[in-house]
Amino acid sequence: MKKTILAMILSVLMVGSIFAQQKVLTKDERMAWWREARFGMFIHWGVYSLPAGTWDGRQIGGIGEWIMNRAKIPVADYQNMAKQFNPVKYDPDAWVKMAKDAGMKYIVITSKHHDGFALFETKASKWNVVDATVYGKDLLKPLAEACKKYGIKLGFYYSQAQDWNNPGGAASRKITKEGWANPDSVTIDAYTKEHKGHWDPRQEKRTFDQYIDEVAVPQVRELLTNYGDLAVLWWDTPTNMTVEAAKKLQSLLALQPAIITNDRLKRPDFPGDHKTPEQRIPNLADLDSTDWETCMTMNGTWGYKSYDHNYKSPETLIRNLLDIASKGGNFLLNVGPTSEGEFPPESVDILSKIGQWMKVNGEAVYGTTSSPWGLFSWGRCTNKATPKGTSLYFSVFEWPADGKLVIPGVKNSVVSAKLLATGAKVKATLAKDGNLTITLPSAAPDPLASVIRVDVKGKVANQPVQPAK
Ligand code: H79
Repeated sequence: MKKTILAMILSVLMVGSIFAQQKVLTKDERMAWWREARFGMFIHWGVYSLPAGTWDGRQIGGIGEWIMNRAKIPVADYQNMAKQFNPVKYDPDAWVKMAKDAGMKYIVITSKHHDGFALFETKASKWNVVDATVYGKDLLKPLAEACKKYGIKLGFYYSQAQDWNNPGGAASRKITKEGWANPDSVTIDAYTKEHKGHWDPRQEKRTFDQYIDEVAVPQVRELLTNYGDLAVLWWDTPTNMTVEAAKKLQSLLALQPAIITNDRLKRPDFPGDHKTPEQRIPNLADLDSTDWETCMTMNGTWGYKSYDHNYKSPETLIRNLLDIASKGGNFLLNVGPTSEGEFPPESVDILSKIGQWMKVNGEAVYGTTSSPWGLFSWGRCTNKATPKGTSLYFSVFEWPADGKLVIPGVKNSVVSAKLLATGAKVKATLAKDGNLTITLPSAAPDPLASVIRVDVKGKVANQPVQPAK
């Protein structure tokens, strides 16, 4: 009896001291920087950047980081290839600086993708950059240091369930033959169906539960312990996940009290902090109050493919960012570095063009909330509370031929209106019917997107009528 009371007192004291050390943060407190940031960089890097989309002389279809699965590469062959991984040109300082100069506020990098290869030093598996490649050094440590130096938040992507090299890891069961390297695909199809997506007996030398306990849990613990403050843990593809496994991984997040996680740990019971539309921007009608982040590639692949030059234009990407911000979401834009450790030249160019635009117009993105008007046919709107009222940012994609932009339903008196690109004032007249008419110069000052900032008094209420598209 005495012992029990003593134990109770002790545990109360211990819990008390934990709380005294770290205040438990509310979701709004954890999400504050993320909601302000709006724009981040995704980095997909791993040994798949070495084959870069080609295996056995054949170009493998689909996204580059899936090459092992798509080409059904045996574990031994893939790991043998990986020995050559030697990113001698890796310059994490330059990477982080490019993200920062592009106006991005956070970076999420693949610490381990579906091929199971860890870009970090780990005791849980030899299948990592230190033990399995000639390079032999942790890739995440210097990146964490560079992020700290430049004030960029760092997040880790971790494929918790799919792992095609560490035995017991899951493999997507989805069968698509398009782009398969092996012409004998009928046999592979039958085999993978029978073996729950696996194509090599070495993948089945452990159970999924053993894989979770022996690889995923210890590695996530390492990631949450060894790299300083971590801003985001980005789970992916919950193939085969159980509630039990998800709970084990989820509980580790207590190691980083301010961390933000996505909705991909296990569906539907682990919603995380935000949704993750992939390669698409949601329609306004499909959104609720849940935070969300669109992740998207610049070309057609996440992991580097030497022959994918199908890049989106800076114009498209800037307009995507504005579309997303006008709907209240974040944009996580991907770069797939080469096996030598360099960003592809097209990505470097796109980032610098976005950066030039953001330098002038970034205030239309950071810390803004969604448009009170929904979408306009000619562009997008974001807005931000100021000490005295509201700044409305109208980003014009289709410059009006008659030089007039009409915004309906305005109830606030206008303080000032100007073009961010030139700093020139523009005339903004509010009529009795609530139509705000902005008179513009004949040509768009910025072909990518011209932003007009209109400062008004008071708060701007959401408009009942959503004008267009
Ligand atoms: O990391 C990136 C992708 O590799 C990962 N999520 C983003 C952020 C991802 N995993 N699965 N998926 C996306 C969707 C699954 C697509 C599939 Fe397929 C269709 C798997 C098999 C058929 C695409 C096409 C991959 C291989 C063929």
